[in-house]
Amino acid sequence: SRKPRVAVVFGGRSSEHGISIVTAGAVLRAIDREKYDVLPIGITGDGRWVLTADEPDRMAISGREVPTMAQLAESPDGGVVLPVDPSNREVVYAEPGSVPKALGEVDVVFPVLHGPYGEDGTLQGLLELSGTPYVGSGVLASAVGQDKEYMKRVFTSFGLPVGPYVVVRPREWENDPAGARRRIAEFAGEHGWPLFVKPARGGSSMGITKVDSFEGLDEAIEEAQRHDPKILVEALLRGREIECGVLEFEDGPRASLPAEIPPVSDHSFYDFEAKYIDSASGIVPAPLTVEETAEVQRLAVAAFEAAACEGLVRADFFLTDDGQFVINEINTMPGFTPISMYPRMWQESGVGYAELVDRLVQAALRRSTGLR
Ligand code: G1L
Repeated sequence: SRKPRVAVVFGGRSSEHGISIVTAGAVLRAIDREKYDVLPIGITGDGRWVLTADEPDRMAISGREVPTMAQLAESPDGGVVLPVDPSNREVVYAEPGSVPKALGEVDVVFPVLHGPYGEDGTLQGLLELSGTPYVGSGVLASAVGQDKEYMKRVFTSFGLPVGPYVVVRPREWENDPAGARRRIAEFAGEHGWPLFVKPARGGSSMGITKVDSFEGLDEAIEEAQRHDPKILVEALLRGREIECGVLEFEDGPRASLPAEIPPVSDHSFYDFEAKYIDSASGIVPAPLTVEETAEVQRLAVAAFEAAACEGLVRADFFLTDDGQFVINEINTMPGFTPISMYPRMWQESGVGYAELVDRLVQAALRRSTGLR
């Protein structure tokens, strides 16, 4: 029988287009060509889906510039988008918003996309509609993982410890800003300053402001609202930052050894670069006791189950000064280059990058054959 055909879909309309290309290059390099036929499919900045050259070495060269999608879409001999197979000149090529017709010929999609239309459940919905199996979480878990309010509500309802927070919805800020300010002042009275004001949705740290007093509040809220009309206010959690990877095996999800992210001197929260590229500072495995390790692994698997994740998730925690783990967030599409935290945690747990990619594809194929 023929090999399963895996489409690696990357790029897209996001600020993280370049990281997506580099990550897709790593996945394309690692995927077993004896076992799978591979189609690299790029999404251009303006939303067109194009079959690109299958040349991972041009996509992830450290120290050199990441190529543009237009460059990748050009075949080596010049100018045209590559055909699906050499005997068929038809290409995967669609206008924005239309379902790429070649998805009908794909056995599984490996999405390597960030942000709106990538990891928030919309791409997953498109793939559900086209009947195409895909790697990673489905519509619900992807959407929950993208909304910090619902993430906390889901975790709380499953008995997982979350940090204190306040939500301000756009209508409230419009109709009763004084009421919102009062609620936040009460929250600060209880938990102290500083507070962190964040957009509720969107994975990156863009739009997040640390606020030291009531005076800075309005400006921080307005800044966060430039990214998402719904905002979240969180207290500062003192403690260590611990991450744990969860991966779906044949018999269910298992947790990796955890990692510790050392505190950064000045900016106390991760910026975009740190989150996806600079993982060198993470300590794997985290220097925890056997009991602490077991506890964070238990909570990470519980978070995977609570949010109904599939395939994989990275769960991020604080270990507070009184020894309690508090879940900060989950990431259904964590940084995924070979030097990113999630692959590093699994490497240290005995699962190398190529095996990781293979297990994710296998988990997606198992779901497509009915067993859930
Ligand atoms: F498909 C997986 F395995 F679920 C998957 C896909 C993509 C895991 C992690 C990622 N990560 C990314 O795509 C990104 C964080 C590099 C965004 Cl561009």
